[in-house]
Amino acid sequence: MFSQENLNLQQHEPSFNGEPNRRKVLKKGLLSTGFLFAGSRPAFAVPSGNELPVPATWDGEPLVVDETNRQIWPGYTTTCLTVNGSFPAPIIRLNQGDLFSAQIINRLNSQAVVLHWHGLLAPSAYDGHPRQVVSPGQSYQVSFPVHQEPSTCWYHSHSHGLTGEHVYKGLAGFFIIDNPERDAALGLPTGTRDVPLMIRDWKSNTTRSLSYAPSNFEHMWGYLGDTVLVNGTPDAWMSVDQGLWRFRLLNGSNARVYRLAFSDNLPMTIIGSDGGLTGEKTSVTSFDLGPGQRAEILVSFANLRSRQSTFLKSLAFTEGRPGGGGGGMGGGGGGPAGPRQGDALDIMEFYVGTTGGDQTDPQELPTPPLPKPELSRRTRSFAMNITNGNHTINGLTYSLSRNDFTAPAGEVEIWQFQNQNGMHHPMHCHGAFFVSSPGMDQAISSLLTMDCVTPSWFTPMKQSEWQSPLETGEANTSCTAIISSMNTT
Ligand SMILES: [Cu+2]
Repeated sequence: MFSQENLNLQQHEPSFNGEPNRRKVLKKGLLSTGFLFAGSRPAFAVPSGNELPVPATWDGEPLVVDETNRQIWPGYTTTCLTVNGSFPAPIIRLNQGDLFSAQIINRLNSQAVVLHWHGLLAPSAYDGHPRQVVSPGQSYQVSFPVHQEPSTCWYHSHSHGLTGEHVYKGLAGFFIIDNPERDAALGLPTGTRDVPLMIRDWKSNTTRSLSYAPSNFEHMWGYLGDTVLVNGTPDAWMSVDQGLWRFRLLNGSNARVYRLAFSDNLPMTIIGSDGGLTGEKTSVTSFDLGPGQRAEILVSFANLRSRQSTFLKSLAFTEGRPGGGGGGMGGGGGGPAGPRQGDALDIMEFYVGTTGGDQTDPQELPTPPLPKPELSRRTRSFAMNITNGNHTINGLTYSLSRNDFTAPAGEVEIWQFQNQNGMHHPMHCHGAFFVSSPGMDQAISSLLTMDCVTPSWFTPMKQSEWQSPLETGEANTSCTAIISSMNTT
């Protein structure tokens, strides 16, 4: 039930290995133009870089896992791990209540694989546990109804010991649960105004390979890249009008946490988290997204003029682990060169190619079904630490053959997480959703439905109250999650 996925961090200088970074060049242009035309933003005839693709939508055919050569960087061939040839994997998009039924075929040369539906309430037989991998040449079938809240989930390889490598090389895609009637009634942007953005970093190299070769340090602290791919594309841009847009953000990185913000502090309205709509519309100018986490935001480009651009970026922050950030390696030992966790990175460009556009604000959002802490039947504690060079929970490393506890289906529990080594640990539980709380006396209405919890620093997302342990430098943080497991069988 409990899945500890490989996530984490390491450090380095923000040198962008090799070729000049387009963003840096652009920024210089922005600065000089801004100087000449103080107070107005520069206009570009055409953005440089690569137009954002949206991966194909799955149409029910078998999901074939294979190794495929793709052109990710113009002029280069890159070997990827793909589903149906797509990098990243195709978007699986179903309506709430649909039956999800798919055949998965492993055509890899030598590695076993299984696909895990991350965020879905799947019966354990179809959940994609590492125990369920199939060898090259084999296939398996999954079939289960999707009854949960409409939400932005994802799917990825879950082969034990290979998940990090497989996801880095491309075995990951969106799994979106829709309810078109509900979204239309709420007035949420739909269709082409509802844009999935998978954000992941890449460790640059001259051959443009997706080589995954973590050092011992990176095995512990995560595999950080130095540039960002959005929907599998470097230097991505998309053309927008001045209307209201809905973006479904997924952090598909191995370890990198993004502090998302638009240039010029363009406001973002958070409407959804991992488990679906949050019930509140929260306006922020930045928020954090950890590996595996999703968020749905609304953004209006009304304040930009035709042919102006704004950039989605990750702002710099100081990570909270001992000696973290600021160049100090502390207890972590020497890490490889490259941008550290918390270094600023550019993500993508939004270019106003069309004026006008629908600005209609959505209705009040429905309150999501949240587990009530007063119904809790028991409390469990989880202490995360490093023991004898391994990541541990309550002193134990993961084992395929051990069951640590059994939680009765349908009951509410309180789970207390204690982060004893200070590195980031987004927590995610299969078959259940967390509501995280900085304190049990916190008003329930301000809690968010999530399946990922990082000790205290993701919630509450209300910026006015937001205190990030990333900023405090505390090594020992804790958070409480209220959890209600689902009967998925
Ligand atoms: Cu999972």
